[in-house]
Amino acid sequence: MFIDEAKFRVTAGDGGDGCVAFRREKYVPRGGPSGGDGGRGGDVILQADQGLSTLLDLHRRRHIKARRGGHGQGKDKHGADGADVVILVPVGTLVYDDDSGELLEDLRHQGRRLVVARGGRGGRGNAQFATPTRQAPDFAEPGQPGASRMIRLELKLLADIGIVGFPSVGKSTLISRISNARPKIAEYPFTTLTPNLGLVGWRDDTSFVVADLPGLIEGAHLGRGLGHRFLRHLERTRVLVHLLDVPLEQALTGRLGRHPLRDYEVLRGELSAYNPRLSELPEIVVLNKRDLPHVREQEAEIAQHFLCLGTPFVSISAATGEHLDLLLDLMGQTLAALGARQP
Ligand SMILES: Nc1nc2c(ncn2[C@@H]2O[C@H](COP(=O)(O)OP(=O)(O)OP(=O)(O)O)[C@@H](O)[C@H]2O)c(=O)[nH]1
Ligand SMILES: [Mg+2]
Repeated sequence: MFIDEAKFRVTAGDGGDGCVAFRREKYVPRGGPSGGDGGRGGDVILQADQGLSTLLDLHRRRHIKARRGGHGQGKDKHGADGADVVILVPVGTLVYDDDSGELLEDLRHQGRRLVVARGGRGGRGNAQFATPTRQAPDFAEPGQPGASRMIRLELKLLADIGIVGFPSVGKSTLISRISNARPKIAEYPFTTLTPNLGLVGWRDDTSFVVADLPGLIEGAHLGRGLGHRFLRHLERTRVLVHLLDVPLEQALTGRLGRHPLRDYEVLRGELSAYNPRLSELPEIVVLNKRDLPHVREQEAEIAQHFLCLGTPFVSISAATGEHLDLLLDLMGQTLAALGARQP
């Protein structure tokens, strides 16, 4: 299951208390102070990990705690430091302080770490308080409490290209043909319930990440259909692929229920209503299912329309693989023209 939100409390370990002790040695009637320091409490740390693609593991967690530091002991023995707790999260996870709403960090790089709750310092033992005039201090410091707060995680996928389109136009079929993703494919609408990511290899030495999103429908930005919850994953894509098909019913009756050109305008409207920036992204329009005669019939007219708009267009069949090489080149070139992603 794909989960892109989580909220839980993190509490670091308390520092261990300093110790009050005195040396006891043979023939030494009054030994000096020998209480050791307490150990540091463990931190709670988030770490971005490429191997994860969902916050599912954290979804049900309510409270994550690190261990406290050990107390100091006699004979100047320090308490052990509490172990840190390292929580792995997918690359692209935004970390918020849930009380203030403040964005603490955008964990968008593999391996990047963020301490979300710092462990308390250990208290000093009485040995540390000895001075020339106070040779036998009978007190020590308590450990400091570990930090604690509510954090909220929000995953925004870091895909280079987002595939958008109405239900059943063949988005999942397409990603399964060009990438390592193996999503479910079926003829009924809303087969894809959560985003799929796939890695695409292009020209031997280049690769990019493509996201297949659940189908969008008119009113998506208002919450209709499923797509709405996932539109935020488009916010960090750099290129959009609008996938179109020609519904058979439309081809047979000529009725203007769904028509590829209308679908295209409706989707653009939905995306820009959700976030105007999405309508400014470079886009590639793709007509799918050209293996079907009724699609081929309208292909020229549709191609002409996008040619006039100056929008890159290609007609493919995800099912047979026809023209996928053209599409891959368009994708790769469009990304290459944008240069490297900002760090
Ligand atoms: N003839 C033909 N059928 C296709 C082609 N691509 C996809 N299909 C079929 O179209 C149907 C929908 O394909 P999906 O890939 O599941 O479509 P989707 O856009 O991911 O659909 P949702 O996840 O529901 O939004 C399936 O029955 C596919 O086999 C194609 O190029 N030609
Ligand atoms: Mg799908």
